[in-house]
Amino acid sequence: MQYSAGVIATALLGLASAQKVHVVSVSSQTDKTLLAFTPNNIKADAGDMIQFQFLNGNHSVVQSNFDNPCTPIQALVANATGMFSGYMDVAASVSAGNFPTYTVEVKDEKPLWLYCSQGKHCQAGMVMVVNENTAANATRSLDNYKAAAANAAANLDPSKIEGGDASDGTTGGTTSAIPTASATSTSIPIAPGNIVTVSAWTGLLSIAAALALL
Ligand SMILES: [Cu+2]
Repeated sequence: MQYSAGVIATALLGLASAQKVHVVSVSSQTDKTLLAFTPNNIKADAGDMIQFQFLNGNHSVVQSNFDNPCTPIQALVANATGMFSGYMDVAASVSAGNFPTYTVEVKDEKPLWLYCSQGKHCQAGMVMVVNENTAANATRSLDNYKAAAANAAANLDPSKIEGGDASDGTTGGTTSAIPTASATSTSIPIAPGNIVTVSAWTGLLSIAAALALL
């Protein structure tokens, strides 16, 4: 079946305009020792997507609340199931030519406090926030969350808490329903010699724009 460039461009633009995707790098392709989410403080509207691109090492994304960094939110709030990407072993994916990704849809504009549950990465500052709201409460800042994380006694994932979701997601992206986001896990191809910093979405927009010029 053949489509004209115009039809394809229209379809891509329709897709691309539906949702905004915020790309967050986990660690770094050029510095495997980097324990950070980049950027670590983002604003997202309800309906936006956040795509975590795991570029090195073996990390995770776990949701806590502000007051209890390094602890899954389901350990703190009855019946909650928070975001958990599982552990993404980048080396295993890279050998197959892919970076693993974990994509969630933001359901509202309340702050989302996130950390990596690997080793002591949370204590080391591998934390981030979506929709920090210091206007509502000046003390609930990323800096204060990070400072509290540095003093956390333990770094836990949902499989280590009683009553939590025991699926550790080691195959990548096994997630349960979560209160503020729905998640999917896929992988993106590694462009030879390139650092992946743009989302596939941006690529789609570029393709659509290029096709629109035909
Ligand atoms: Cu980590």
